[in-house]
Amino acid sequence: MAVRRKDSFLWGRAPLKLPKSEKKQGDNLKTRKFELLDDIQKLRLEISHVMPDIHNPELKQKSIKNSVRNRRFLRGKKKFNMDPNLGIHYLVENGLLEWEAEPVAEFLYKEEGLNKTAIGNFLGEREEMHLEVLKSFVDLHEFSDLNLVQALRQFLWSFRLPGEAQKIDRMMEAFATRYCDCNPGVFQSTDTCYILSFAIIMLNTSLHNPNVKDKPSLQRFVSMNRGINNGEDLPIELLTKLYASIRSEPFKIPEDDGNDLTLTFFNPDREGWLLKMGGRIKTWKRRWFILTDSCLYYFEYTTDKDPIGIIPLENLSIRQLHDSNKQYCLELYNPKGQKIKACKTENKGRVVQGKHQSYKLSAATAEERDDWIDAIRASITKDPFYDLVSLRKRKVTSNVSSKD
Ligand code: 4IP
Repeated sequence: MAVRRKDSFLWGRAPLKLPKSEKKQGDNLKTRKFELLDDIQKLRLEISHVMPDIHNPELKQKSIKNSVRNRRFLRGKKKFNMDPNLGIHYLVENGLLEWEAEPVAEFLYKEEGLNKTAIGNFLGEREEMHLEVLKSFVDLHEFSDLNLVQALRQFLWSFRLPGEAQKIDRMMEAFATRYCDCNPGVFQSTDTCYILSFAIIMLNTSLHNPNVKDKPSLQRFVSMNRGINNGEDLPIELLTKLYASIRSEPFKIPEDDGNDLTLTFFNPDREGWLLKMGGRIKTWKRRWFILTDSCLYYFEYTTDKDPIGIIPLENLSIRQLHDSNKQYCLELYNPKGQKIKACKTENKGRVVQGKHQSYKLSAATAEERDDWIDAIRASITKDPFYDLVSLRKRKVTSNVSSKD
């Protein structure tokens, strides 16, 4: 007698009469099963041509190399965000980026996940290569047929403008040159474009910063810009359009942390690495210093949001210092001989008073030391931002008088 399998018992019988709803479910399941089998078959066909490659040692090697490369690239980007020069150096050293202006500019412009403050810091430096990268970076922007506000919106979104007045000057100069190249005939000179760009940025601050109570009217904006087109006035329609655009929508600032970027325009600024001697324990620490709002801030990394310490510069003086163990020193001190009023964050985030009688700092070169001394002195006494614009205005006016 044939051995009956358990299930053949079921098969041998007349089909069970299932309720209508369950029969439908069963049919659906069957259809789904056929669909899945069909999909599997299609996938098999699709991957059939790559299957041999997967087992090919050369390709395997290539894919390992690629993943090492990708990991290094990511590490380079992270380094860049902490310290832009180190990051770029790492990418170049590892053959992941060419040390030429164009590829570096493209990397800064197109690569995702780069910190825009770091991009701004890198672009703002004054070494020859950085100036070339800045030019290529600005050239990647297409400003044709955009009005000046539209172009500025695009430009100011692609990186975060650094605080230092000289860096802003270089970047706005590059911007104005590119805008005029893309839109010949709109302005009589790049200086006009430069001055108007600053006027627009100041207008943005005045109109949208709640601390500014006296909001400029269109008339004031127009009269502020009298004669900036090589002695002539710009068309009133153009100024009206730019004014309306800024009034209806402020500039969007990348990585906005609540500090109004344009506020920094009103303060003398500088940023960079310095060594700082500790207050009680006399060790040197490398810190990223930012000079803004008549305060000196120091951070562990360039992109840290919160400073370790803040030194208000009011009532302080700055001088060069000779130290037998450290080169290029400068000292921030209170001429009345009192302890400096400053604050710092302790490890646990508690804000405490600084304990420095004076701040001893050291720069990388004599030139940097002198630049820091000048910038800090200027910050204590006057505002170079206004100097930048008034210098241009004088240039534009003197061009006109020399033509007359
Ligand atoms: C520390 O030394 C650091 O230099 C601190 O600098 C400094 O604080 C401390 O001064 C000094 O004791 P060690 O790290 O070797 O212990 P930073 O805060 O930049 O890390 P300052 O006030 O310079 O920020 P005192 O005075 O806090 O002890």
